[in-house]
Amino acid sequence: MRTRISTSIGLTALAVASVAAVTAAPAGATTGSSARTVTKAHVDSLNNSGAHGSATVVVKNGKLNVRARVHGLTPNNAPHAQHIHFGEQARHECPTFRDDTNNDFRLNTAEGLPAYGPIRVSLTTRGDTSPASGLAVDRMPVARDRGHKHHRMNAINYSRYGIRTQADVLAGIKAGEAVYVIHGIDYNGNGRYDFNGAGRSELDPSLPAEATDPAACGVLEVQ
Ligand SMILES: [Cu+2]
Repeated sequence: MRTRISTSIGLTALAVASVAAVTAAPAGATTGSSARTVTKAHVDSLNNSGAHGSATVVVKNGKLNVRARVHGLTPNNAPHAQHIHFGEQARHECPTFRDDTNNDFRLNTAEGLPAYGPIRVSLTTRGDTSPASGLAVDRMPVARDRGHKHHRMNAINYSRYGIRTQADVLAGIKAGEAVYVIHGIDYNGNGRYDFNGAGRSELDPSLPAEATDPAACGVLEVQ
């Protein structure tokens, strides 16, 4: 419901009114009057990738501050596309084997859509963060080998602040309904993404499915 505010009240009143509206939105989702929401995800393996870690998304002043640490990913500086997924109609969950609708014993990104919804924020290292950059693998973080050769800890350590997104995505994150997903899995263990591992990606046939299949996932729960 939108109330008409007379021009004599001025811009300050409008600003206060909009802050009040944001703060009042989901119960318990904001702390104090700063309209700041902290969400965290335990990131667990998908497709038996062995990857795991954590992600933190803070909504502050209508923008996102994102940090993610994920270990056990495909190494050798392989790019790992990562996103915040959200869909009004989604289950707001990570997919399970039941979502493998074509029964090929792997979950591709499309099969996960009923669980986590479409890509809404592309967690790139620079430049655009819209869904259009979802497969911009040249701007996605790469897994670096941080261990030694007998104990490999191929990790991504990501942080980016001030990411803009759309109002429904902000609302979804504040409601604890958004999902962090990181992609890229070397099924055949040859140290790189290739078409022999699992064929072409259902999202972009010029990319191997290994580059786009989800490797780990976590629901961003409000703290
Ligand atoms: Cu994704």
